[in-house]
Amino acid sequence: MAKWDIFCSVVDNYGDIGVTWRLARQLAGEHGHAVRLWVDELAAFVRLCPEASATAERQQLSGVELCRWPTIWPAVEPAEVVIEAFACHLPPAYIEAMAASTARRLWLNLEYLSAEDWVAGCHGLPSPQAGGLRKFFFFPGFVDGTGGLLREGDLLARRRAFQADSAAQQAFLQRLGVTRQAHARLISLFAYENPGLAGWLQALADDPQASQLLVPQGRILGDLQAWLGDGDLAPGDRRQRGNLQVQVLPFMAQDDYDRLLWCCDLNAVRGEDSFVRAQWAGRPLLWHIYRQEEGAHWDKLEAFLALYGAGLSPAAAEALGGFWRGWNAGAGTAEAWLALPQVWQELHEHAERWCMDQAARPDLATALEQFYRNWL
Ligand code: TRH
Repeated sequence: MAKWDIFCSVVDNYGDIGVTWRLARQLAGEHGHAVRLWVDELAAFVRLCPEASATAERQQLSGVELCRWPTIWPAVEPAEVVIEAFACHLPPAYIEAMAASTARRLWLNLEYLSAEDWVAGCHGLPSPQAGGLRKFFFFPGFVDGTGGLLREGDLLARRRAFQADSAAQQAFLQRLGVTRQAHARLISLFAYENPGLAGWLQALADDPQASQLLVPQGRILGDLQAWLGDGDLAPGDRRQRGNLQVQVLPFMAQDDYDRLLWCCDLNAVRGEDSFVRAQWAGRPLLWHIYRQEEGAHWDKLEAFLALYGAGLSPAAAEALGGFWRGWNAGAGTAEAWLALPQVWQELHEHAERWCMDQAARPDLATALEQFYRNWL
């Protein structure tokens, strides 16, 4: 058992806190470490974990000591393993304490997820820091030589049991106020603002197969309202357009969001954490990637499509790629959607296969643990 400090600065959105919270829980629960998670914005955290307090300086949750990252840093004994998530800046006094300590401290920067080729070459590299310290770059990833993906030990067993239990799914959806329509494809939608939404929704409304779209509250609601020609939509509101039923859901606790992904036939996800969770759901997904300066996100998108599409027939890879590119360009989504039904069965089977292939690799928390042991 070692002491770990994880630092998370909430830049915007929920990905940073979503990832660090999962990691902290897993390091504590599965690896038996004493984990402190330092978060500078508890309000964002409470949305993922509603039982948490938004004001407590320190609280114990799921075996993790959740600490508010205060502006005036208190004297704190550094942990044995220190993770700064996504290049956030550790408090200078904390770094000084690490440098002054006689004991060695492993300092890691947990990076963003990318399927790009260069990642394996940079994973685990050290970078010299002031005070004689070294910081190591730790990259999650999809291939050998990277740090893997976050995946709890029992995740896939829980997911499969839930997907095999239609009563449990029905009870869960009912709790969200959702009644599943017979024969309709169930789709979840979590995305940034996207001008391509209207085209896709129109294609769904005109589709011979019925669709039921579940939309947790968030940034896409404005585009949804514009397409519906409707005013302020609130959780629980339902609208029918052609063969498409749309329902707004509340933003839910992180574990419930997982269950929602497990229930759906297609999950539109975004960023990093929901993107990975949709892969563990074993169902086809649509990724809205986080936009970066100078279009750097397109390389990331293409790199993932190349990996994911490698196991698909050319027709299915092209249909999926076309839809993802249209969605991220915010244009051409209606035409791109029309190519999908022909390859749907293949995409469905591939999603489970991809999930299994990824699950055969060490998960990120285990890879971190291993990295620490090798460093000792
Ligand atoms: O919120 P995001 O857009 O976060 C992004 C990305 O992580 C991106 O890489 C990063 O650079 C940027 O923030 C700053 O998307 P992401 O990563 O999917 O995180 C969303 C989290 O919210 C995830 O943990 C799932 C959770 N969630 C819920 O708990 N309940 C919900 O109802 C929904 C829709 C999401």
